[in-house]
Amino acid sequence: MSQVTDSATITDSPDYRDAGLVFPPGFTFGSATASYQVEGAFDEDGRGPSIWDTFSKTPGKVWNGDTGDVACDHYHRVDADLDLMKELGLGAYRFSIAWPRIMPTGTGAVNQAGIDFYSRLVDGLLERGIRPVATLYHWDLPQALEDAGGWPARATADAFERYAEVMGAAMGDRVHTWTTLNEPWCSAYLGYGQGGHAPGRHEPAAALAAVHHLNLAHGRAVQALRATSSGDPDYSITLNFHVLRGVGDGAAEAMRRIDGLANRVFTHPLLAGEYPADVIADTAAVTDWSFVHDGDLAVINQPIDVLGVNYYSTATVRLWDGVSPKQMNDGHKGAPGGTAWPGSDQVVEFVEQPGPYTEMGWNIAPEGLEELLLGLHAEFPDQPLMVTENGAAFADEVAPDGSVPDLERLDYLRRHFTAAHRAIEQGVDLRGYFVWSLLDNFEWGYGYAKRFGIVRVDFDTLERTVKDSGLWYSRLARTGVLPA
Ligand code: GCO
Repeated sequence: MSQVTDSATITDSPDYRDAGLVFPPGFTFGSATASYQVEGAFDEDGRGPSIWDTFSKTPGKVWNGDTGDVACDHYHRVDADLDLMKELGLGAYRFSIAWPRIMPTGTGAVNQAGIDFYSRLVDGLLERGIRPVATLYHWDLPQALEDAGGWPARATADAFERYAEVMGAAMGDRVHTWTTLNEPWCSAYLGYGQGGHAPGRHEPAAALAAVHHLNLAHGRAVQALRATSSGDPDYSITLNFHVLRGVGDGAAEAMRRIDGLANRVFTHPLLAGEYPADVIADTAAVTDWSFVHDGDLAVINQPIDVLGVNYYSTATVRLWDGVSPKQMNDGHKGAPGGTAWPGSDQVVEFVEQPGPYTEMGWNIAPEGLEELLLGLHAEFPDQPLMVTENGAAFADEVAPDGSVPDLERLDYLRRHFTAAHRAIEQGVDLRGYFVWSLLDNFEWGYGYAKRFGIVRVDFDTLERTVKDSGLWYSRLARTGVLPA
């Protein structure tokens, strides 16, 4: 894929701190959250348990034993949070729907109270002139579906299709953009391969079956949403791309493998209707891919209006002879060694990258975003793109006057918006940009230790305070001009 660049070709690091750049008219400035990360109210109004409830309550899985039981209490504070979005001047809000609020066991009876909550949220957004961008799945799988096999089981894609039908009928008259899945890479590989995310399984073959059933679930859901949405929504999926650098003798091979498993195993079926032959060959010792049935690829390959792109940092890989002790633990979000599959003498290792870093330890590399957008545009020239997540965790401090001068986050955002602007100037059809995240929230395995918000949440009082980055972003969202 074209965003794979040999590190030898990267010779300079341009300054990405422009100000005064003007974004195209109609460019969408939004912010994003996800249900389990912000809502709380984990057992209210008929919500069933999800795999993240189970996982976060399993000792040792999440930092400090944190859970999403209360989170930002957004479920109860939704009106105030909507007012906050309006105050910030957001043009769009990307949120996710908790499947277990809608169907507590993933299949069967629909819980009207769950639909009512999201319906009120959508109405509240529209009343304030904010576009609703709704994701159907941001990782909170109903526990009952996991008990029946989870994403490695084809029946989960069947259940997802039914859930999409229900949501299309309930909100397809008002939602501006439907996103089927958020980062299926994380669901499949972190959930079923590396085990750092719920449900915490370590089964490489199951991870690849999950990849396929997530792709299938996307295709089925787009069909179901189209059939049931009475408005004219856009359709999309959000992927987290690996922007790769390689080191050492096997750099090109290491990048090819990870590009295949992390990027092309999603983009090719979704946008070109095929699984990459090299990925099937690379994983032959693990699976024969017999879970791909006749007709599946045509279902997966649905036209979409925008491709959602999540980007935080680059990843550097190298080929390693034998089994590296680090192979199962390193990489973006604790990614698995990628090709650490049985049957290969050489595995890919994710190596430490040059800084500066965010509080997650992720390297700050705005040029990677520009390169990613250009690469996707070159490979899929007719596909409009949207940055659906970009942002940074830093250990913010509250100043004596109560303000939150988070200058590092502000600088990170300025550089990445500059990178996006450069991509637009080079012809990329980029429609919008969502900052992750509106609120400090439950950062998965890191619990509440990592703050990504442009709005601070005091997790004792649940009070919200707009950070300096939020004030800066508000100026950008209102004017379309990158502030200094
Ligand atoms: C993801 C998710 C978000 C994360 C964010 C920071 O990309 O993992 O979409 O839920 O919180 O990316 O890690």
